[in-house]
Amino acid sequence: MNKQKLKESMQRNCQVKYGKSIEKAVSYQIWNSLSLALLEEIVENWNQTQEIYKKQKRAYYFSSEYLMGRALGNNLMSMQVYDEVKELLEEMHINLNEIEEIEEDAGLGNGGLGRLAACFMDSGAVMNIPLSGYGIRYSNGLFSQKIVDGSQVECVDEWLKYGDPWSIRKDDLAVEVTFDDFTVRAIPYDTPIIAYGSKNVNTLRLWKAEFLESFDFELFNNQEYDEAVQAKNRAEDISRVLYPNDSKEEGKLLRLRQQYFMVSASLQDIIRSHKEEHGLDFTTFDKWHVIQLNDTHPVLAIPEFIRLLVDEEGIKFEEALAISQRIFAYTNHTILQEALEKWEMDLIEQLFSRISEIIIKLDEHFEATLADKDYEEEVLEQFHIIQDEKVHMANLAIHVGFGVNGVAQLHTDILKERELHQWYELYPEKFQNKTNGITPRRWLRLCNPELSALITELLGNEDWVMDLSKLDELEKYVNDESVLKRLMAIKHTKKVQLAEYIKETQGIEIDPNSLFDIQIKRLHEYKRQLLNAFYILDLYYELKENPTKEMPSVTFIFGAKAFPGYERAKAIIKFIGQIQQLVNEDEEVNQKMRVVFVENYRVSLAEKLFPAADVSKQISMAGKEASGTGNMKFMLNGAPTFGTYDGANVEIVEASKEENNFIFGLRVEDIAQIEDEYDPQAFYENDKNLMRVIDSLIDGTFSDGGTEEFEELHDSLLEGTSWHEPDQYYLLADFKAFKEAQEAVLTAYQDEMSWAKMCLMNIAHAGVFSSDRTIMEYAKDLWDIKPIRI
Ligand code: 26V
Repeated sequence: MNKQKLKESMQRNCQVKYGKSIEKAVSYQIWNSLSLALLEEIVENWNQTQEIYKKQKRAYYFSSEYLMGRALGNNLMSMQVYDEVKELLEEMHINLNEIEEIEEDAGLGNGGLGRLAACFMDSGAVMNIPLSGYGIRYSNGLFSQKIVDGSQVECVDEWLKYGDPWSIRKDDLAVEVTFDDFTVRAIPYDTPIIAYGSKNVNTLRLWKAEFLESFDFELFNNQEYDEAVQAKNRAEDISRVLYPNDSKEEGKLLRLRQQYFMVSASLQDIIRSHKEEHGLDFTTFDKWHVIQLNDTHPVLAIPEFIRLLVDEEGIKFEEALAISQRIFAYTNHTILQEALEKWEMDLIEQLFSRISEIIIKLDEHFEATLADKDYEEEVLEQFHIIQDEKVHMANLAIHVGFGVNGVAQLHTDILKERELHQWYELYPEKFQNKTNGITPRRWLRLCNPELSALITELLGNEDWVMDLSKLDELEKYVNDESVLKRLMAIKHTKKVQLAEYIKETQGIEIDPNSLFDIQIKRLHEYKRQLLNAFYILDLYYELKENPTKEMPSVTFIFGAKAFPGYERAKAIIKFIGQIQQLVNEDEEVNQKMRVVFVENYRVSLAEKLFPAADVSKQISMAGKEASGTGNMKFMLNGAPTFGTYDGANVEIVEASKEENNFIFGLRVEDIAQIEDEYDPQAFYENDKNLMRVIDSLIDGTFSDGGTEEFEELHDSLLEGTSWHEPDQYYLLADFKAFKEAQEAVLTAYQDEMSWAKMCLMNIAHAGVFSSDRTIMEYAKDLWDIKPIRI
């Protein structure tokens, strides 16, 4: 990289964008100018990559979510110019770290599913796979979280407030998306996905919705200003926010509009380029294109594709369906029933009646194909796309798609044996497993440069960044004390950095010499943050009774956002807040334990948390967490897993061995055994300690501000409600085993060298959890695509 050239480009960009020189610019202006200068560097490679990709089959990832996080640091790393640019900025008296920190996260996703999409984008580029992402460019991503008096308060996310220097708006590629009541313009914004280690640059293309004209001029002329902007707003609403609350009819309609908007625009785009490159021959469409549906959110792509082919290209329905059956594959990301999308037929009819016609035709078609199978009436009913006037999106995807995959071995097994068993019997050849992965670039090389440097030194080169299986070779250092000591010193450094950050941002002091036990993920009952909270409270009581208990001092860290309408999840946040206050303010115990709920958990904060963890908490009820990917990020940064046999934990423990982790609790098959006669009350009555912590919800120990939220939590465990049995996620059944496993952690942590060995063994066996491996499996087993390099 030519430093002088980059500097000039920064200057130029700053002058034309802000009318001032870099020397006079403030942080966000420097961030923009630098980002634009870097974009300038890669634009030619980007265009070249896209040209080369046209020579062969391409894959398109259709996803309603991309949780990208920050771009600048990541791109500097991918371009392998981080240190050089840092130096250059220093010469200019600019601190790169400060510039990185002002960047807002692109938080266009809710959690695991969206972050997986982001990791896949990175791996697609690095593995030189012609993979493009398609999605929506929400003006506001996932809400930002404030904790006010212990409660979650949601604030709008303004990720675009300083601009979006990494995306290029392409008005020339805009398309129109037509609903039955109005038409909008979809404008693509392209963001480069820069490969580490090669010149390839892939594309993430996100659509923004705009009104066809800027406003209704006639209305405006007649001085009906409000009406004039109304139509404009209605159009722009479509890409305004991620996942709008859909508990009301209006919200549902908007969400459905978003889904259709995204798939229609993307398919029009793909069909246009197909016609440019291959003319009107659609019979070979599947030779050139394959579409991965990220969960059910983009499944309307199937009827929309058929509509585009039949209505716009004059192809017969049967032919269009046959092509669809060769280009769509579907990934399932959860077995939770409440998360499986079903859309009321009348909503679909209201918004796009032609799509509803096609869905009905598809339903009839598949019913006919099953005619000779002699299914019982009830079994046959389950295969219908339309049931009780609702469209079952997963059924549509499974009938039509050529592939159906789960995201970890256990998850795929459960799909095959239970949740989708009848589908597996009908279409066994469609089912596959693709265990998730994470990008080692962001989740090690970028977020933990200290550990990266040690690994590079030990392995003699940086090849591991592109081939994470190289980490295997670290196992030979498992008895090397000096390496183990350095590993622990790095962990300590990362803990100091995190402690400083928490002090700065939340004013809470934590001790980097204590054990950092971290649970960070979306808040959901099945993930059982409440079980962790119960344990912590129990430990507090134990310390009150026995202040000389032999144990290392521990800091319990939580980070989680609760869905705004999910009252119980919000109550759990409040409960953790109350425990935090009780523990941290108690001089008798706060040298031995502390609790911190970090505010606004998001990608950029995750980058600070994973490297600083001593223990990775993965305690979902067995069978409920499809995979988890945070578990992999902890492992890669050298934290043993404290967890249940669930999701990818199973494979993590298989890779790094059970003795290097802390596995506890009921397994899937145990739960299957007891579920019919499970009696949480019995566990409650037979364990005084458990009783005490559960009672704390209702005996006045804590205050929920008079909302009765804590009582509701209490009852959810012991009484059940109209919609579920008591303790549906088996917290009480697992409490004792949890406590025993945690005792084992406290003991093990006191022997520094044997602890360090566990950390090293985890790092050394994390290679298989690279999303490079995952993406190559998709490319080979599902997409039939080989890498191609510029
Ligand atoms: C969505 C919803 C929406 C309605 C209320 C309840 C609920 C519960 C869960 C979900 C999850 C939707 C899909 C999802 O994000 N799945 C996550 O995908 C990750 C990537 O494959 C995986 O690692 C996580 O285990 C899985 O939860």
